[in-house]
Amino acid sequence: MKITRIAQRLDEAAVSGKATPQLTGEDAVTVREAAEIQRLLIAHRIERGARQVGLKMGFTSRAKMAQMGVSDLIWGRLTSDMWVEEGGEINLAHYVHPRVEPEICYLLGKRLEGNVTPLEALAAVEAVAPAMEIIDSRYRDFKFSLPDVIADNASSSGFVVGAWHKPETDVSNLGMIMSFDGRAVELGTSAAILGSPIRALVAAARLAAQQGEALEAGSLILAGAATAAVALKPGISVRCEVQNLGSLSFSTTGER
Ligand code: 0L1
Ligand code: MG
Repeated sequence: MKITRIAQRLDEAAVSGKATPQLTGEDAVTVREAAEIQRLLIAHRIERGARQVGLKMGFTSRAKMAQMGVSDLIWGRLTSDMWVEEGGEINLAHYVHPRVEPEICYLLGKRLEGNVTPLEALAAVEAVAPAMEIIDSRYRDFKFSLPDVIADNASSSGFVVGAWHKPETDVSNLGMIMSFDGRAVELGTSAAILGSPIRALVAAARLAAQQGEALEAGSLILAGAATAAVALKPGISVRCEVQNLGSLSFSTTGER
């Protein structure tokens, strides 16, 4: 079956770091089919022993939505094998087109499901942290296509989380600097995430419910990028500093 075969193909590309063709011709899919492929893709990892630990939100900046010609957010699943230790190292040989973006991460203390208000979302937060997402389209010569991105787990590939802070910490408008080897490559503010990252949490509950899922207590929600993503190169140190929240880093190795 087409859906199963594509999920297998994307899983192999993610595991091997070898690019796969985009979903054209007889492999073209609808957004609905793409969501099912994403679910099956993650099921392969879970069969290998990984756990789903949360969700990532994508296209959370209005500018990026307009640029891509999309009208709603997308989401992908975070699994335990995507976690990169703070201060750790990643080998770029395992990625296809790796990029990194600065984010805010929520840890939920209570379950959230469906249409919730920002106040209800805030009340479910146990802690907030600065974070970075490593995104990596697994497609060869990737050209943007919404179903292709959704099927490919919204390009999510890894995440790094910094120190946790109290849930009442105001993260609505914090300055963020992402640097490579001490040189700033992106400057932004958390307000670029839908005006305030809590809106991404509200949206995560709404969008997950459309697929019959809830945001479980204990899960991590990456709220989306505060700046454009920047391509990673081997042999660099990547750091993200967030006003009032501190900094986090990782380094890269590998031939590309
Ligand atoms: O904003 C996001 O995290 C989604 C990124 C998907 C498109 C891409 O690979 O650039
Ligand atoms: Mg992101």
